Amino acid sequence: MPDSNASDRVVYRTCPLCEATCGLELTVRDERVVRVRGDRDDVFSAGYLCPKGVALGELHDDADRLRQPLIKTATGFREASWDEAFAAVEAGLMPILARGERNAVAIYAGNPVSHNFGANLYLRALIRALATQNFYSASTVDQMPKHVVSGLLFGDPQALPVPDVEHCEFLLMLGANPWESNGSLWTAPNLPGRLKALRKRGGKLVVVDPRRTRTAAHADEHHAIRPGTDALWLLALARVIVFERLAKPDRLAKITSGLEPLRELLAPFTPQEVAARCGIAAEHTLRLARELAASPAAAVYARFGTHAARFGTLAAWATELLNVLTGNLDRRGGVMFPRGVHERSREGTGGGKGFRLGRWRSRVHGHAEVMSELPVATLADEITTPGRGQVRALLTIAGNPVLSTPDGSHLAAALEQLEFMVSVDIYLNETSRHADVILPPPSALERSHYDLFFTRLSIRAVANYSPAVFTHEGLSESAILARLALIARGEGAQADAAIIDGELLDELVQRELAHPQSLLSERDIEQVLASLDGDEPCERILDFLLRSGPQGEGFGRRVDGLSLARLRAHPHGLDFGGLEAQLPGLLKTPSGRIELVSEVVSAELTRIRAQLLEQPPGDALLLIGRREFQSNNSWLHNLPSLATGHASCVLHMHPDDAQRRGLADGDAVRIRSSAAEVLVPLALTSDIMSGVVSLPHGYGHGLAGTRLKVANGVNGASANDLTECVVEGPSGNAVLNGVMVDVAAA
Ligand SMILES: Nc1nc2c(c(=O)[nH]1)N[C@H]1C(S)=C(S)[C@@H](COP(=O)(O)OP(=O)(O)OC[C@H]3O[C@@H](n4cnc5c(=O)[nH]c(N)nc54)[C@H](O)[C@@H]3O)O[C@H]1N2
Ligand SMILES: Nc1nc2c(c(=O)[nH]1)N[C@H]1C(S)=C(S)[C@@H](COP(=O)(O)OP(=O)(O)OC[C@H]3O[C@@H](n4cnc5c(=O)[nH]c(N)nc54)[C@H](O)[C@@H]3O)O[C@H]1N2
Ligand code: SF4
Ligand SMILES: [Mo]
Repeated sequence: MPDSNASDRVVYRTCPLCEATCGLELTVRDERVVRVRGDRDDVFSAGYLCPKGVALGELHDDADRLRQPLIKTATGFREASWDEAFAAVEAGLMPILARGERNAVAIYAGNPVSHNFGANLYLRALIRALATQNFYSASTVDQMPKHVVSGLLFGDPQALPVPDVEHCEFLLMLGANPWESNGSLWTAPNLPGRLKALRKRGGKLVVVDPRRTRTAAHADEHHAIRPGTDALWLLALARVIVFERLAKPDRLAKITSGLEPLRELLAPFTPQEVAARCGIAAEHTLRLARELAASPAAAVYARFGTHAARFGTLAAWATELLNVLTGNLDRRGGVMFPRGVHERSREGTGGGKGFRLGRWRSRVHGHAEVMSELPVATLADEITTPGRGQVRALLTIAGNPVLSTPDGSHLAAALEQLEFMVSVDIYLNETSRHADVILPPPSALERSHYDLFFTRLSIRAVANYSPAVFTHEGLSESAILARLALIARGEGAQADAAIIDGELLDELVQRELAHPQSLLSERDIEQVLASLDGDEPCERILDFLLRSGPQGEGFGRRVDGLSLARLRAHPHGLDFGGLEAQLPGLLKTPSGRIELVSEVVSAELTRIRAQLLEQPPGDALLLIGRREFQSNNSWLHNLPSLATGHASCVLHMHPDDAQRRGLADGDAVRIRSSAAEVLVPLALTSDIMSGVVSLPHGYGHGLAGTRLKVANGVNGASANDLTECVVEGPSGNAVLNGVMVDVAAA
C-alpha cells in the first residue's frame, strides 16, 4: 500500500468487470490509480472485491490497450485519426450495402457490452440502422436457454427469476460456481459470503457439478453429474414430486396452466431410469426431491454449465418447473423476479403478446431466430457458404469470438474471407486482428458507469452511478456506435452522432407518452429534455430512464425520487430494498398465466426421450470448461497481476482415467475432438468425475499480428478449438460443455 499523499484523490466506482457489481475505492495520484480497495460503505457490496477489480488501474495503464484507431495496410496496422478511420469504414461498408442485401453485414456483440451502458443503449441504434437478420452475440454461447424459458413461461424473455439467497433455506445449484465466477444472471456481490450465511442460519446448499468445485467444497452435499444430462435429472426430481403428490404450487396453481398434463409427460423419467445416464443414484434423487418439496423456502438455480450443454433449454425449463411445483417461484426464500430501478414499471397488465421464436431462420442451417439473434455457432458457415444473403462484412463490438465461440479456428479462417470487418475493441487481439479498421473506446476508467443490465438481475434494487475517473481524448463508445449507425444509414462518415442521441431520447419520450399513466402528460417536453443531467448524451438518456423509472423523481412529481443528480450525491449507491413478489402483474403471456407446457417444451421432452433416456448410457470422455477466480473469459490475460505466475490452462483428469490411458500428472497430452486437436499439460485430480476432463476457455493467445505482450507469453490452447458448431436445441445456444474428446500422450 502506498503512503498517502496530499495530492491523492479518492474516488468510488462500481466494478464493471463481472455481474457482482462491487463498489470499489480507488486512490488516484498523478493521474494513476495507486490503490484499489473494496468500498466498505458501498450499500450492496460492503467492501467485497476480487483480484480483477484490483487490476482496473493496470487495465487502464496497459501499454497495449489501444488509444487510437487502427487501419490495416499491406504491411500491418497503422494508427489513424478518427476521421480517417470512419472514412475507411464508409469506404469498406458502402459498396457491400449498395448491393441491397441487408443480411450481408453481420454484427457480433460480446459480453462487455452488457457491462457498459453507453454501448448497451447505442448498440440498438446500430442494429436498427443495419436492419440485418445476422445479429449474433455472446448470449448464444451463454444463457439463451434461460431467456427462451422465461419467454415461454412468463411471456417476457427478460424476466429472469433469481434465488432469494437472503431468505432461502434450501438451495439446489447446478452448473454454477459462484466461488470462482461471482455469480451469473444473479447479481449479488460476495455470493460466497451470502452462501456461507445461508448455511450458518441452518439452510442447506446442494451442488450438482461434474467437478468438485470450490462452491461444491463449501456445500452440504455435492453430486457429480455426467455433462449434458441435467435436464434428465431435473425431470426425475419433478416426477418424484408429482407422483408422490408432494407438489404444492399454492397460489401459483390459480395462475398456471399446463399442470394437468405433467403426470403423463413426466412418467418416463423415473429416478431409476435416469440414474445410469446422469451418474446420480436413484436414492439420492428421491431423497433430494422430497427435501426440496418439504422445505418452506427452497430455490433451484441452474446456470452456465447446464445452459451451454445438450438440452440446455429443457434444463432451464425443468428448473423453473420445480420452482413452480414447490410453490417457490415468486415467494420469499425461493426464486423471485428482480425489481429493477430504472425501467418503467412492468406491472399492471398481467398479460400481453407473449413470446415467439423462429420469426426468421438462419440461411445455411435453418436455426431459429431467438430474441432477434441467430446462434453464433453458425456465423462461420454464414460467412463461408455462398449464396444470396451470405455474410460479407462483420462488425464486432466488445467480442472475441475467435477464442470465445465454438470451433474458433474455423471462425478465424472464415473472417479472412470477409470483404470487410470492423472491430470496436480496446485490444488488437485474436479477433480484431482480422479487422480492416479497429475503433478503440475509452477504458473502463475513462467512462462513467451505471449498471443498466445487472440491476435487472439483482437481489436488491440498487442504483449506483460512477463518473469517469480520467478524461478521455477519443470518442465515447456510444459516439462510435452512433457514427457507425449513421454510416450504415448512408448518412456518411462525417455525420454528427447527435442525430442518433436525439433519436434515442425521442424514442424514450414517445414510449413514456404512450404509457397509460404517462409522467410526461401535462409536462413541457422541451423543458423536460433541457433539464436532463449529464456530460455526455448517453448520460442524459440514463437520467431520463432513472427519472421515469419506478424509483424516479417522475419529472418533478416526487421530490426525493431517483435522478442522476441524486446518484451523484450518493457515491456509495442507493438501496431501494430487496426482492418483492411480482406475480401475476409481471406476466406477459397471452393467457396472463404462467404457461408451463408449450409446443417447444413438448417437442424437447420427446427429443430427450429418444436421444438420451432411451439410449444406452454414454461412456465417451467428455470435455467441460472451468472458470478460475482471476480470469474473465478471454480478455484479462494481458495484465501481469492476473495472468502470470500460475499455470491455468491445463487439462484436469481423474486419476482412474489417466491410468487407463497410461498418463501421468504433468504429461503433455493431445486432446482431440471432431473439430481439432490441441496440446496442453495434464493435471490429475480426483475432484473431477471419471469420464470427464476439464479445460478453461479464453486461452490460445500468441497468434501472429496481435498486440498482447503479456498474454502472448501465457501458455495455453483454446478450448474453443475443440468445441463444435453444435447447438443445444431451440435456444440456439452452443454446446460448450460435454464435448466428446480423446486424450492421449502428445
Ligand atoms: N468453451 C467455452 N467457451 C465460452 C465459455 C465457456 O465457459 N467455455 N463462456 C462463454 C461466455 S459465458 C461468454 S459471456 C463468452 C464471452 O465471449 P465474448 O464476449 O466474445 O469474449 P470475451 O473474451 O469476453 O471478449 C471481450 C472482448 O471485449 C473487449 N473489451 C473489453 N472491454 C471493452 C469495452 O469496454 N468496449 C469494447 N468495445 N470492447 C471491450 C476485449 O478486449 C475482448 O476483445 O464466452 C463464451 N465462451
Ligand atoms: N473468474 C471469472 N468470473 C467470471 C467469468 C470468468 O471468465 N472468470 N465470466 C463471467 C461470465 S461471462 C459468466 S456467464 C459467469 C458464469 O458463471 P457460472 O454460471 O457460475 O459458470 P461457471 O463458473 O462457468 O461454472 C459452471 C460450472 O458448471 C460445471 N459444468 C460443466 N458442464 C456441466 C453440466 O453439464 N452440468 C452441470 N450440472 N454442471 C456442469 C462446471 O464444472 C462449472 O463448475 O461467470 C462470470 N464471472
Ligand atoms: S467480483 Fe466482479 S464486480 Fe467484484 S471486483 Fe471482482 S470482477 Fe469486479
Ligand atoms: Mo457469460
